[in-house]
Amino acid sequence: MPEKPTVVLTIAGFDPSSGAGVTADIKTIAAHGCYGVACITAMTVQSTAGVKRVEASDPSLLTETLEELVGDVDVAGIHIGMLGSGKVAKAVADFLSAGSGGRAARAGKGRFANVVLDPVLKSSSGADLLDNAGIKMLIERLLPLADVVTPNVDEAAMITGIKVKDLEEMRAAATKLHEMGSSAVVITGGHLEKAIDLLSFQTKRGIEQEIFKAERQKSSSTHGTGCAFATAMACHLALERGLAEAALLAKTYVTAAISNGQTVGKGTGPVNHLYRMNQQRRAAGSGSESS
Ligand code: PXL
Repeated sequence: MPEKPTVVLTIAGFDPSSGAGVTADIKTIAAHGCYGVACITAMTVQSTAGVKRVEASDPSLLTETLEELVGDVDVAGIHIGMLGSGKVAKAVADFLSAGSGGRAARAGKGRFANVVLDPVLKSSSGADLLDNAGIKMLIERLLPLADVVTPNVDEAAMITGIKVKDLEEMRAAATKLHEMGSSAVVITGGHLEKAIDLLSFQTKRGIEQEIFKAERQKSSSTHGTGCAFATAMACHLALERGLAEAALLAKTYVTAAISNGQTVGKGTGPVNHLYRMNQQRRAAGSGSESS
């Protein structure tokens, strides 16, 4: 019998330049040795120069696609990225909370385990990737359904209404996100002077917080960092790693994907999701296979 892979589902937008969105996520999922399946929330017209247009999908298309997929394959982890509209966000929330008795029905959560919510609000070029109804739906329905939410500092500020410019403000925003219903939070601070990520989670003893630091990298190949981080987290959780290990490994992956970035297009290039393939090729070329 062939081996059964760990399946990770990404629910996200389509970026034709493949730096972000579902096509990028499938690369991240493959880089983690998992099998990726996808459902498209929105089409975007964009290149490395930025987002020109956003068209959200028909929400019934999402509902039908998602039910068809999970009726067929065992999904071990879910990444939720760009949602595009309030109607799509509602379809995703309804899907996650529908019925019970799925693979991992647990008290207070939806039908699936290892749900990572990346609250994508704007592109780095400033285009709105979610409307106001979608932001409301994300806060009211999706935050409490996700196992981990992974905002960057700007998204954390927009969702909580707290200014987030340093570590203390990151801690305060994470605490507010818990009050809003998140069980675990990673605020990614790659935009800060030191690239600090803050992991915050609730335990019986109260809120625990851990920080992960990396040197900020000077790179023009940074398109897709948020999607890559959140999707890598979904893979590690699906592979049954704990929260802190998943966050650390996801940060290490994104740091390496940035430093191995690719010069594609005239604008902000994509991170190199599949940099490990070059390392394998180099190892094979160095004669390690024939020795
Ligand atoms: O990086 C956020 C993002 C996520 N998903 C899609 C995008 C973008 C940014 O442009 O296009 C599809």
